[in-house]
Amino acid sequence: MRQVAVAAAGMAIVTALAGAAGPPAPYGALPSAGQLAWHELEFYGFVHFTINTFTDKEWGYGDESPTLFNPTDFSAEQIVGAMADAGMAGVILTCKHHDGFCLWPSKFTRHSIAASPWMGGKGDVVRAFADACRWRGLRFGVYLSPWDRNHSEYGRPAYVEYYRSQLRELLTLYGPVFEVWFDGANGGDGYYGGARERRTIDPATYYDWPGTWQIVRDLAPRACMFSDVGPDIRWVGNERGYAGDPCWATYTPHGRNGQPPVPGQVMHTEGENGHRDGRYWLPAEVDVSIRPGWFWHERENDKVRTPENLLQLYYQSVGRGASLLLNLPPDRRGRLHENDIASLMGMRHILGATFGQDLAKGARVTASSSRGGSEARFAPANVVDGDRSTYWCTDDAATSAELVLELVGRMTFNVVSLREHLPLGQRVETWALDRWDGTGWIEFGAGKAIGSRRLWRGEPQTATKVRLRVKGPVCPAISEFALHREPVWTGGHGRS
Ligand code: FUL
Ligand code: CA
Repeated sequence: MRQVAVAAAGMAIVTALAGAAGPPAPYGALPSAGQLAWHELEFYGFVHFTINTFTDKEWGYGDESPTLFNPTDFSAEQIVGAMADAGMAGVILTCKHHDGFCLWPSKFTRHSIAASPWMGGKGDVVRAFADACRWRGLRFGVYLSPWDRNHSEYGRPAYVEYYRSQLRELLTLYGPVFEVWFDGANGGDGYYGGARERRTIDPATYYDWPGTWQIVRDLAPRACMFSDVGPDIRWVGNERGYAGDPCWATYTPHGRNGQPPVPGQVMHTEGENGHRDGRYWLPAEVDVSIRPGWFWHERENDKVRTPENLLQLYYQSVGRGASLLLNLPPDRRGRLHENDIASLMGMRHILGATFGQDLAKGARVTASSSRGGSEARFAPANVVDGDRSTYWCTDDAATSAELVLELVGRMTFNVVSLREHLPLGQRVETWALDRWDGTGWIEFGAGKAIGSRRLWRGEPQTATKVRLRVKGPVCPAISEFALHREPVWTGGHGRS
């Protein structure tokens, strides 16, 4: 034992002399490769479109005739194009909502687009979206409602087989997909092949979720799966457009009333904050609609969120380390309404003007300490290189540390962007920001948790030097520290 200790001490001396410190040990639950790739997307679109668009409903009962589906001027290019122009990285489409109508000609049912008058029954909305996404360089994702109010076997084992066949069909015909969205809404009254009754299921056992998830792992190994409990991405727990503050990427789902945690049966309000030191890396996705409803309704054309409101959603989702899944529902033409596009472009205009320029660029960066002394791969300058794979890090013992940006001149900013190096886990517990006023440091912002991204947004600050102070149970690993200035909104673009 003694010999081993002496040898280890000797190694440490050699390592220190050579300046070859390794990275720190990772902390807590860690992201998978798929989750790391997903973290880079941050902002993507949701498309709720189906028979409900034509019946003016939010939840179809399941007895709607497929002949009702008949968009007059459908254009996936217009919809996906607007989302791409808005800076979204992907699109998730409701291939089948609770009413059971399929937007692709599924060979497992006649309740689909093939029985509609649209394009003489030869159309395929899922194909059109998948193609438009590829054409615009966006990822494509699928929503396939587990609850099906049309299917006669819903509630019995045969329906689960049907559901799985459809999942396989979508993943093989329209992949690759980046995300599969499993809704937690489940069971209740419906048409069910004419039975018109109430069917309840046991959410813990009915779908055999592990078995269903395995289908996705086998057919779409790079896709992330969303549900109330993951396994890759968690529901944030509300549909109002915000993540909690702080919003930890780590989470331990808890079931309701002592039941196991499964989709539709979790203490979902815990999703807003997640849990510091939660058992799993299960980052939050904030799903919210640009209108009051998820589907298009004529009466909501003047209830579209404003660009300023969308911006607020962005800061309270992406800015807290979650992703923003913003729903834009096509109208009966099969296009996004002008008001939705105007708001979206207004938001885009402000985001582009804000994040298009980093005022920390070219700054000289110093730190209270740096791992291994002067090692380039852990150097303070790594936080201003625009590369999230490089980071500044301290020695293990330095769990409280500071970074100072000496800016290339006097700068005015009102947004600060911070990121942690996620492969090493979520390390920082608290952070604070100060500006140098010529004689001393003035704190202008502070909070808990950084994670994938943390945006501070507030009153304009003017300074030549800005400081970040961080504390945690382990040494920090920070990959970005950027400063931005939001333009003053004049209402010149989009709806005001
Ligand atoms: C909910 C559904 O019931 C809504 O209709 C919508 O699809 C939303 C995104 O998820 O659970
Ligand atoms: Ca970096």
